[in-house]
Amino acid sequence: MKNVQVQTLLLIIKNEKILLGMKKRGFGVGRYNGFGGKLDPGEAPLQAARREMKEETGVDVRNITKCGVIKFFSGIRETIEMHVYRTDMYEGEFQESEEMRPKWFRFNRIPYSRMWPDDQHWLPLVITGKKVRAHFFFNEKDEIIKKQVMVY
Ligand code: 6OG
Repeated sequence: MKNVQVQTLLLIIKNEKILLGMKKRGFGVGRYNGFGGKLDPGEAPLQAARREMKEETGVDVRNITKCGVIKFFSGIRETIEMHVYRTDMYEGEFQESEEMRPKWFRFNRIPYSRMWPDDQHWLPLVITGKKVRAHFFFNEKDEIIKKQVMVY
C-alpha cells in the first residue's frame, strides 16, 4: 500500500463569502483552493492549518472548526488525507504571498471550473455547515473515476 500524506485545508467563510487563493506554484498551480499544506514534523493538523494560513495570507485565525476529512487516491501520487477546517475569525490584512493570491467569492460565484474537480462535490456541504467524510479516486489525468461522500 502507498504511504498516506496528511495535509490541511482551511477555509475562511464569512458574510456569505469564501476566501480562496489562486495557487501560484507547486501542486495545484493555477487552481483556486483554500489554504493549507503538509504538516511539519511533530505538528498536529490544526496547528499546521493555522501556520499555513499565516504563511500564505498573512492573517492569524482563531476559532477554527473541523469540517471533515477527505482522502484522495491517485494512480500516480501518494494518497492524501486532507483535514478540512473553517473559521470566520481572523486578524490582520490579507496579503498576496509567493504561493497564493487571495480573493473573496460570493457563494453563488465560486469558481468551481477553476478548482480541483472534487470541490464541487463537498464544498457546498461544508458551506452549509455540514461535516463531510469523502473519498475521491483520480486517474492519471486528474479526473475523478469514483467518489464516496458522506455527511455526518
Ligand atoms: P502543498 O502540497 O502545496 O499543499 N489539496 C487538495 N485540495 C483539493 N480541493 N483537492 C485535492 O485533490 C487536493 N490535493 C491537495 C491540500 C497542497 C494543498 O492542496 C490541498 C493543501 O492545502 C487532489 O503544500
